[in-house]
Amino acid sequence: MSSAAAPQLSVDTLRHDWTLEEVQALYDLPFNELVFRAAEVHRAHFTPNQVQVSTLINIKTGGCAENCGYCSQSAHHEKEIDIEREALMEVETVLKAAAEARANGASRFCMGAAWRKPNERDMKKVVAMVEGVRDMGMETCVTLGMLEAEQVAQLKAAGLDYYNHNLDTSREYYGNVVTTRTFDDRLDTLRRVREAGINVCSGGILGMGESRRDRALLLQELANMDEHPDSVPINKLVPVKGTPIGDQLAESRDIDPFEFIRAIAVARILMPKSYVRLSAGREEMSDEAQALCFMAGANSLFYGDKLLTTDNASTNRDRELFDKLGIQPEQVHESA
Ligand code: SAM
Ligand code: DTB
Ligand code: SF4
Repeated sequence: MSSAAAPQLSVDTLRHDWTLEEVQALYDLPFNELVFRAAEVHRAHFTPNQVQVSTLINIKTGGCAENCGYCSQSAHHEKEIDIEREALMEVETVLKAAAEARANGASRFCMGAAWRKPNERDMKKVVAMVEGVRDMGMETCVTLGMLEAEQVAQLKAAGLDYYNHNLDTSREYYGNVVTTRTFDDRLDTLRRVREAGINVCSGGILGMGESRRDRALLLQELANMDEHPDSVPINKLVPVKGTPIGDQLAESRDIDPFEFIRAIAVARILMPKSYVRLSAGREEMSDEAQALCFMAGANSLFYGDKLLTTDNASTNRDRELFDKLGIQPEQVHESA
């Protein structure tokens, strides 16, 4: 527990100079106090009971050159994992899936690719996908790995709304998770995306064996960016058999649900105007834990039976949960 007192904040506080002690002191508040404060901040900036809904598609599967220890798609541990490499999808296939997602109520379509960084030929197809999805009146998001300035410019010209690029964990813990790139590589891409005027989607994964201090450091890093990420995905590790971190977790304990909810609440307080996304890991989460996440300020989620390579909470279960809690999905744009 940290000994510093939690900062007294107005709900409108928008800061970029959080100290680690302040973040830790928020984390250490009594649970109900923390959730109450986060809910106050949430209500000051968003329509309560409204959740932004994104649907994911994996446009290129497996064979990735990076060695992220949690990931089913890394070539470094693919011999241990039951997953087939697949080439970049055809544009029409992706647009068909986007139309389905739209019909099911998603307002944003997020396209993910298992790349360290895209090449020129890939970029042409991705640009066509972004333009096509955009023309349907949906918001677009892609996550393609590291980007050069020229590639960022191409995506901006295509009308891309969001780029997802997660920091994943604290700078200190980063080397335990991936060694083929650095924390600063990640920050460089995020900076390029921000400078080009594309909305930033950046968050992390909890439950990889990191400490509460690491979680506080991750949230501090995100909150102290010159501009807060517009969207902050908080993933709970989906332990994939055959990945170094997934296998470790099978031998230890999963992250405590209250610890996860605390992270959502702290993210909400530090970044009052950002969408905080309750991301991977909902399949294993109880309805009650998810309800507490919404109360603590989560206002976005991935909707659809699949995430990238693993199962998501089913759409039927989500519809029932929304009904039980009186949650409304944010509306799809009318301009299709
Ligand atoms: N290759 C690109 C990259 O890493 O930026 C894009 C795709 S990558 C799969 C997108 C994000 O998914 C990762 O940054 C990570 O935060 C998240 N992710 C991947 N595997 C996960 C898992 N098993 N559990 C939770 N989150 C995961
Ligand atoms: C994010 O933060 N989470 C999503 C999305 N951005 C790309 C991915 C979750 C992946 C979960 C593991 C899988 O399905 O392979
Ligand atoms: Fe590759 Fe992304 Fe998976 Fe890392 S998280 S191995 S970069 S697909």
